[in-house]
Amino acid sequence: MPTALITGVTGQDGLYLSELLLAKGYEVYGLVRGQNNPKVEIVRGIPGLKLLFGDLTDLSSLLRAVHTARPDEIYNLGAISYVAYSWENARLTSDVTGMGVLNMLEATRLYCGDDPAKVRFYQASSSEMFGKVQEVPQRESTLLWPRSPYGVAKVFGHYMTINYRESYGMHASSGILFNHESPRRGPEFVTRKVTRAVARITLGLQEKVELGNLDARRDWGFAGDYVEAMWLMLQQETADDYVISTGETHSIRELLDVAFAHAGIDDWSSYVALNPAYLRPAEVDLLIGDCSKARETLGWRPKVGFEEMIRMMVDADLAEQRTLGV
Ligand code: NAP
Ligand code: F7E
Repeated sequence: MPTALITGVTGQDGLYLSELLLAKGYEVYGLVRGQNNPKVEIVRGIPGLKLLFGDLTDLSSLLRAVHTARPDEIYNLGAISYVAYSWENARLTSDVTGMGVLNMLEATRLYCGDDPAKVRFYQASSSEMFGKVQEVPQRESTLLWPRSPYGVAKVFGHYMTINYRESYGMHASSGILFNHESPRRGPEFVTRKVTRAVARITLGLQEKVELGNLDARRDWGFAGDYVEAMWLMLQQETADDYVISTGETHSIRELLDVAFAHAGIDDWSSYVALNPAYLRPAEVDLLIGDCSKARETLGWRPKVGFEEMIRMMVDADLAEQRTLGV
């Protein structure tokens, strides 16, 4: 039975990935952090998942976690992942999302000893690295031009992963994942903010939703599909980097169209207010990925489309808000 260690197990992707690996028969360890972290209760409810305590900024805790888990595969999903927050806490974001990758790679390398490919390593890279896009659509070879402290930190982690592969012969792969969402998405991200607001407006619990830039375009996929791509990357003989995307792009306005229409509201204009506080110091205007390499090499393709996913999120938020309202 293979063993996996997942950092960021309390996050959206960590939850889906731990369930996927447990269903495949893996022994799964998840790294959790902090004192009295409320999210730990959520992962305690996943049958079979074993928890280890550590923090990406604390190398010794990572060394202990890797030596305890003795993993065949490590998925480094832990990060400060909210782009807007990364301007408020640029140094902390660099420490966790950037230097945290180096710490995790180093803990893995030291554990591997004389056999650098003993553990297969996955790094959660991001389409935010493309930032001010230099090519449309974006692929693995597209020049990186990050537009936020988060994007810069991800570029550091991405190149450090490649560097450990080339320097030490580690089996270290990077997934350049475009935005992916689900009912488990954090409420600070725009899809969930909108689907939750639509549910609450429909139930008479909220009057409006305040948003920033409605013209930005994203390539939004379903998180459940994307964690399968992570696993497939680590099943390859050779480590490599892959774009994971749907190849479709939609604006925030289109997101609003689909979400409100699913609740029976065709004109959302009176329910949406613009608040400049949600505008970013530098915006990523257009993301659309070309995942041909993943399709051809991994045999991966997205299954859930944009509209289906947004409707799934509205339905889940309606159910949740009804339960909370009781
Ligand atoms: P998420 O829901 O924000 O989860 C982030 C995880 O990182 C949480 O489990 C969080 O733990 C953990 N974490 C934060 N600081 C940490 C620290 N100092 N030490 C250890 N763990 C820490 O993110 P996600 O959407 O699942 O994304 C997973 C990964 O993919 C992230 O690296 C993200 O940057 C990247 N990514 C995401 C997307 C996307 O669209 N979702 C796209 C491309 C790349 P707590 O619960 O304790 O806060
Ligand atoms: O913003 C615009 C905002 O915060 C999407 C992370 O998972 O994906 C995610 O980063 C767009 C931006 O995601 C609001 O300006 C308008 O253009 O949902 P988001 P993100 O910044 O794309 C990448 C791939 C990651 O790697 C990240 O970890 O929506 N927008 N109004 C808004 N965004 C938010 N959050 N809130 C608003 O009110």
